[in-house]
Amino acid sequence: MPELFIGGQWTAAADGRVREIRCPADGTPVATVDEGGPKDAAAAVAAARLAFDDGPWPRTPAAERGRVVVRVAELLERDRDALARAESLDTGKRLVESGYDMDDIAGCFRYFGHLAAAGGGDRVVDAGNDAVESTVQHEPVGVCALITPWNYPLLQTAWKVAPALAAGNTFVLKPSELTPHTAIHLMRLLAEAGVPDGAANLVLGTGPLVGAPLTEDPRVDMVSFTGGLATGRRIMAAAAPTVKKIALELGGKNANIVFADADFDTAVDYALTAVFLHSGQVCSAGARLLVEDGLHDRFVTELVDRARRIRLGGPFDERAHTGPLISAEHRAKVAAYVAAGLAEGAVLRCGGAPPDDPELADGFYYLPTVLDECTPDMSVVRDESFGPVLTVERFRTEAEAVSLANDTVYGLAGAVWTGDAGRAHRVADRLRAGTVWINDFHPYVPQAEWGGMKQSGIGRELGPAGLAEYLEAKHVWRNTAPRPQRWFG
Ligand code: TXE
Repeated sequence: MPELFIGGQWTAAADGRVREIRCPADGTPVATVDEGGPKDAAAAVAAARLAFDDGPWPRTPAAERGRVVVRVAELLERDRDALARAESLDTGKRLVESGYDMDDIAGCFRYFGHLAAAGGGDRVVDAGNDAVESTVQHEPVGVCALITPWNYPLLQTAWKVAPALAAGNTFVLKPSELTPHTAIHLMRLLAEAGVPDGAANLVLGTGPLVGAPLTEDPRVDMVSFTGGLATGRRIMAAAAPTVKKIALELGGKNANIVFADADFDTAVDYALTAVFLHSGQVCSAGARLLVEDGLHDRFVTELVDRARRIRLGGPFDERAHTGPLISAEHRAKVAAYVAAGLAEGAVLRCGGAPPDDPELADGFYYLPTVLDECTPDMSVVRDESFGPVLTVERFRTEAEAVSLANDTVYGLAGAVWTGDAGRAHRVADRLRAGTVWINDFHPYVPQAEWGGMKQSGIGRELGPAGLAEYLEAKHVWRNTAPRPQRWFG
């Protein structure tokens, strides 16, 4: 069956192009999928435009749209295991982690379905004139281009598709060319749940051949993108000539601050999860450990000891703690950051190479790596390596910790570990990041906004603001007793 979904029809790529998907854990072929190009992108935009301008979805009552979106959540739960398996084959991540992702994804659809159905965003405005009825109502933005990456493929797709649909938009989804399978499955579920033809469209393909045409197309009203900073800048520029609304989530270089009065065992444990979860391919990864000087030696010794014991393996290896990187190119990029860090004076405490286990030789694995004695000017500290690489810096005072944490162009997330609640909140208040954890790392809920300050992005996903991104406010003023004004006599 062909894999592009345009105007309610499954179709092959106009140019007949295909791509072979291989599992990053061992290189085994997963499937060959159709790979679209500019003609497919244009056809999908036309279908989404027609569905928005003349189709039923934007005019469906919000309560009914919400019911359909909640139905998608139920279908995702029904197909949880198949979806988790597909996600693991595309990404190489452990099956159990993909299963957790699917639970979160269903929760996201359920949240936005209920939020949209609850309504309540419209409001009556007192215009100061009894003859005037003045209301602010909210309407869908229009045709949305939704462009997503490969690290949490369906999760990041859900954060866009669920609110976009709940708000009454139509969309063209372009997932990462490396991880298309759960997006294909989602399209089937959307149709089954009752999303009308043309409201949800899928074009597989690369950034240059599909993503770029979508961001440039004047018929597209909004682009929501999650991915790298460089691509985000390009998308912002490409959207400028047609002044599209944009929402960007561009990753982070997140600080994990540990004070000497933190609970030692828990802070070490979470410092590992913060950076090595999904082998560091997480936008909110705690890749910069800032540790109080007096605690540094003991903390790093214990951390390195535990990092050395992390077991790597494929999606179905139940003994594995984490999996491979997404591609050979990505692993080479991570290795280059480590090499640069060492050349700039960082001290390698563990890792710094692919594993030598012959069983892992066909996958894109990289050992959990700790670089000690790092300084803020190093590229491995400044840039998002997006791999299992932890840099360690020391601080002496609270002010220095805050200053080091904020010394980045990014502002997605951060954490502070301390037994002093006053200090925890002082630091949390001063961190310029969209999410701050106190004595925790990584949890999120669909009810709370997610997104970045500074160059981590524009706008928010999840929470009420995540729905508001996909809505336009319209002020409707009705004069119930119009009389001539005689302004011009
Ligand atoms: O991402 P890209 P890449 C970061 C991470 C990683 C780096 C590069 O640091 O090392 O980005 O990864 C599509 N117009 N993150 O190259 O290019 C592309 O096809 C429109 C952080 O894989 O950003 C894919 O669908 N679209 C991150 C999506 O953009 C374009 C998650 C993301 O790919 C395009 C992933 C173009 N010109 C990587 N070029 C996070 N925020 O979580 C590419 N794309």
